[in-house]
Amino acid sequence: MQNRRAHRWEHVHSPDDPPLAELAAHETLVPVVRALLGPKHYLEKAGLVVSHSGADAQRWHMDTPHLFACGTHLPPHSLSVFVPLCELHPANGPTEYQLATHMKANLVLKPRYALASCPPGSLVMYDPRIMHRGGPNQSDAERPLVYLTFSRIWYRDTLNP
Ligand SMILES: O=C(O)CCC(=O)C(=O)O
Repeated sequence: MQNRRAHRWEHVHSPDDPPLAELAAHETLVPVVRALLGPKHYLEKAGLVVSHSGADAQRWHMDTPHLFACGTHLPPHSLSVFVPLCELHPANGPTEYQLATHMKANLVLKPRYALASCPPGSLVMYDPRIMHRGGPNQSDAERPLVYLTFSRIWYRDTLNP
């Protein structure tokens, strides 16, 4: 387990663990991952993020950085997927996104925010370069999310566990 500040824990699993590997092969997910990352990709990381009652909002962050210091917008090298195991509603701190900030040019614009409020079992997919954060959990219950990170076959994330 990796501590993500007070009351927020990441449970790191092997991507080969059967329930997670099965989820990654779900018929809804497979064509989307293929369309975004091409045929040569793999499930790089899998696990859970559990935000417990009282967790503060995370700091805004990207999961992985832009690969090159160039002005050109490059296609995604990875894709992050969250599957909430409970309803995400404003009181338990759904993940919050700054729309379109996966493109460097948009980082200087006035942010537009979106909250991933959704029912359990939803698929929330995002480019890991987008600015996002887990919201504060002001409810009495824990808020577990399964995460899956798919990457192009040549990419390794060496910054995260
Ligand atoms: O808890 C969340 O909603 C987001 C978690 C996250 O972005 C992270 O742990 O890097």
